[in-house]
Amino acid sequence: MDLSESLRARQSEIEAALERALPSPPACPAVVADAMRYSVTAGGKRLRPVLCLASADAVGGDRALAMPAACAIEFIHTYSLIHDDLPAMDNDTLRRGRPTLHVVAGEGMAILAGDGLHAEAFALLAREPRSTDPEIVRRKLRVVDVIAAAAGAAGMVGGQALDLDAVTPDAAGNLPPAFDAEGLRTMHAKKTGALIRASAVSGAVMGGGSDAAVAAIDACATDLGLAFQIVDDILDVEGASKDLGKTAGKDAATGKPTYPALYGLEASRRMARECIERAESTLATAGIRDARLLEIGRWIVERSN
Ligand code: GRG
Repeated sequence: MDLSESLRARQSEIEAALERALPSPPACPAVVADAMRYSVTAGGKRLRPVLCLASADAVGGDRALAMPAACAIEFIHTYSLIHDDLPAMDNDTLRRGRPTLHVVAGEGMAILAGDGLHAEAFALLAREPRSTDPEIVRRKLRVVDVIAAAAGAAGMVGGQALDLDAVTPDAAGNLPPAFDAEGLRTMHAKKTGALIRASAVSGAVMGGGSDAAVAAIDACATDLGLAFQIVDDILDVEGASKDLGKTAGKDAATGKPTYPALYGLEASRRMARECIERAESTLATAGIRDARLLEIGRWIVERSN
């Protein structure tokens, strides 16, 4: 689906803000600055920052206040992709249409670039938006808490640990039992869902949304995150590596449980559509009428059609 002018404009604003936020020499050695830039500027849909800004808009806030959180989350997302692609994890050679960072810069530098992006994300959150207004400082602190929890051991790192553990044999060579439907949902809710939710919540908080509006946007983003994961699994079965910009067919090849494997392709497509319908009705019930948030939902699902 072609994105509306307004979402494409957001993507361009985000590209420019990411460029500005990346550290550069002389403070940062060129070798690691180049490695971080290689992965951040390799493209990517910018789903999380777009969602963050759309959520600030949806609560009637000033989206400029949400831009640092949008960039910080994209830094964290990019670090997670760099580390996920390492030989010790998914061992992948293609990402965002380019050779993975460890292939071009070596494993050590890829680890450091990921570590650097992770720390830069929180430095950016602490620094910007620059303000001494106690209300803005309060929002910033809340967002640091939300993003740290989503990225950490209870969120993305925890989900990645569950995923890694599921394919790691014990000393006797036995794998743990395969995930059932509930286990798969929990793993994805942590691994990818938590950061997607944090993107929307951070935008709504920085935009000054009421507690009720933030809760509705959180519930909406929970469904968007689940739809995103189901669609990602469908694309892994159906997509070509050159269209996806990453290696296709990886899940089946490594015996990973997926939505199509558990439910079949048609049921998976239906489940993704139902997530978006639920997200729409959550927003409608909360009286949030923002065309962009709904468009993001349709964008997620239509990638698999
Ligand atoms: C290494 C701590 C650590 C965590 C890694 C998110 C993650 C956790 C690994 C990524 C593995 C993966 C490919 C999961 C499928 C869903 C996903 C996050 C896809 C990539 O996100 P997109 O499609 O990528 O938003 P772009 O490149 O468009 O930003």
